Amino acid sequence: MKRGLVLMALLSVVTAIPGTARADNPIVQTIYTADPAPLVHNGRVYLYTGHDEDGSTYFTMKEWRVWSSADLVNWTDHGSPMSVATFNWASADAWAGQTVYRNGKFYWYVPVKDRASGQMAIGVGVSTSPTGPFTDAIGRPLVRNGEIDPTVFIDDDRQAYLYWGNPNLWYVRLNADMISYSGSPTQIPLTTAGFGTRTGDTSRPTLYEEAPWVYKRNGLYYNVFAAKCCSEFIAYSTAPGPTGPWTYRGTVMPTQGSSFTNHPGVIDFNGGSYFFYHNGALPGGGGFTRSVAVEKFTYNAGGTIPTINMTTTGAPQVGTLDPYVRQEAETIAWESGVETEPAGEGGMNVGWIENGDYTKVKGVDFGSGATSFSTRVASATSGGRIELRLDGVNGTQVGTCTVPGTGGWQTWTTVTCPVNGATGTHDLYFRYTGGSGNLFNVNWWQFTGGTGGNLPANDDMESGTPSAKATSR
Ligand code: FUB
Repeated sequence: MKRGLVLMALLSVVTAIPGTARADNPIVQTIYTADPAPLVHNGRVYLYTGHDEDGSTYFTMKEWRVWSSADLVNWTDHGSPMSVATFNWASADAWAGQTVYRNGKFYWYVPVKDRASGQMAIGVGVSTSPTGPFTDAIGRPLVRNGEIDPTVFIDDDRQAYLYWGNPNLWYVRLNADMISYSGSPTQIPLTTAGFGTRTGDTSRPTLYEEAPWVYKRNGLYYNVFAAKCCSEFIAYSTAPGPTGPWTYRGTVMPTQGSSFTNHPGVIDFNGGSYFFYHNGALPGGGGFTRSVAVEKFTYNAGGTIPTINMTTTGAPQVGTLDPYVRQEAETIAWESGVETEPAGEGGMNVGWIENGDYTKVKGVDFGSGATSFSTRVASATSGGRIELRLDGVNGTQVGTCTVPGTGGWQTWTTVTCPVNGATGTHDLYFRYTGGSGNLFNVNWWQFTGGTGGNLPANDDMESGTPSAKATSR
């Protein structure tokens, strides 16, 4: 579905005016995403999400996806390194999980339907890279009790805890290997003092519904969760220890955003605090076609969480993007009309580009000025042009690169063109033009001639999962 074309129509008025404040939330526009689980690792935020299928009328979810960013506005698409098929005992429902890092490995805990019992169970994927590929760590469910939404927290004493549950809330102590546990799963008492009073609906004992996200900050343990149904809001409780007793603390994010579920993920990164959630904000969006978004927030004195509202601007950028190092084409702040796919050369590429589509990267520091632009492109048709524009899709044009036909969608060549007038820091728009139909694919780009930007480029960019899809259309 060319969802981006609809978006382009909606946003063209705003983007046509250079310097106009612009929506950059939700943070992914190429597909519908849900159930955010951020992880800070080596100066980047890795974001693990589910994938709502286009036009879905249920939680029809077959795979999980990974994104990453060093600045919280330009997000690199790492594709899908784990799916229902990763777990040969599972049949469906790639629902809400979380990835944690321990001893050189990334463990991705996910709820998925156990084929044999028909019950929801918790599986564990494992990888040595934050972007995968992930394999089934144990070849069977870690726990199976029909409940969902795992979150894993590792305390300062290195004891790890797995929490999960809907309609109940459970925890179990994980062993140091992260793929087995000690003792039995224990139910956390759902008292109104701990998890709030549900009004107008007696189906559950408290406000707790699902989606726990447990972490510790300044000695206080937090459980941020989806409350009430439906529609959900995000609430939280705190405790003096990892197993409670929990005290209900109130609302984090009110019911907003045209999705009847919401799902929290909370991190500290680069001195700021960030709240990830989902809504139905993209065109065609709703309860089963959700999109992940992010807001920056500041804890109140004493560590309480302020009320956070959904915005279309999202988090401010951390630092600036360096155009003089190789950047992936699938590193995007906002786009219109394009999609991504695994690239035959590794990683992902931008594809399904048609006349008038664009991708934007935000806060690009050209410093004293770029003199040329190189980009890796492929085209099974006759190519087209990439217009380099500043601060708007119709903003100042600082260069144009002609893309030739290369004989295949994955037959790559590098083209270079001169650049004039790109100095200082700007949002950079790649405006794609040409004839009709699909024009070309783009794998990466890089400017030369100056120095600028203070963020590291993504050094894990080509560890994606190329597949047969890369060579087809
Ligand atoms: O995405 C499927 C389910 O919807 C998740 O597991 C829940 O948290 C809710 O967001």
